Amino acid sequence: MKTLFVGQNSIHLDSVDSTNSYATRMLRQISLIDGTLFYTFDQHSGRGQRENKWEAEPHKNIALSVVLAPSFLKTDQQFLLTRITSLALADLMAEMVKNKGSVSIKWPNDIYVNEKKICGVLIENMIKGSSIQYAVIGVGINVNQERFNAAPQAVSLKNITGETYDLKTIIDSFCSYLEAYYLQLKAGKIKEINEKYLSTLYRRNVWADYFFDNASQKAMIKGVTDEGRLILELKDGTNRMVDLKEIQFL
Ligand code: BT5
Repeated sequence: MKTLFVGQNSIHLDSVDSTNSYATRMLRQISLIDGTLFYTFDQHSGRGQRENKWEAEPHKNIALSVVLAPSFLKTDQQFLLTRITSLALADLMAEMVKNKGSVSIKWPNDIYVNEKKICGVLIENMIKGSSIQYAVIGVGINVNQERFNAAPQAVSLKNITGETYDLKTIIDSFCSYLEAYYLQLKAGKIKEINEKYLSTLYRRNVWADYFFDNASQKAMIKGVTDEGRLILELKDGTNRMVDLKEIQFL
């Protein structure tokens, strides 16, 4: 592991319900150092947003959670953690798929290769006063799995490149990318992070179909607010901001 702290304290779980749940249970009992990594290749009850499930065939994929202690961030800056995690994953996927696919971040934090989802992110924060005491950065990466039953939108690295990968090596690379962005964040390079996130955004500046306000309509993604709301331009020239539960990508 070529990092300073992300993943230096590393806990491999043979099998677990959810690495995020496990990390959260640990945090209720003990304090953990910044960058502690929990990972498994056999997660049987992976969680997504709200009630969504994360599907992963045992020993083919990565499920991990990195515990960060970003007490320098205020609660209204939570979305910066989403930005850096997505960017770390997008860089990692771009390095791996090379010219075999185009990598982008589907707002807020799905990683896409072309039109399909290769990584999912679930970040759960613990708040103390007005700061973020701990953030559990949960990441699922589709690696060697070839068929996805419950998730028709899914794709794996193997689907794209035809290669079979060593899972631990990919985890080490992810930790390096995440650490680099986390250090950038700590150094206050927020403008750079926001610009990079924007330039990596899926469907940015193109007219596409969405479902919101009870109707299918064309809109164009223009950006994302500091709080993480999506900014859409509508056909009448006005802008509209939406939360995740208010919109569907068609
Ligand atoms: C996510 O939720 O994409 C967050 C997934 C986070 C998983 C990691 S694994 C380690 C850590 N521990 C956990 O328990 N969770 C985190 P969401 O945006 O709600 O998307 C979930 C939806 O993606 C599902 O409802 C399916 O439609 C689809 N899906 C499920 N499994 C998938 C997969 N392997 N690849 C692509 N899409 C999938």
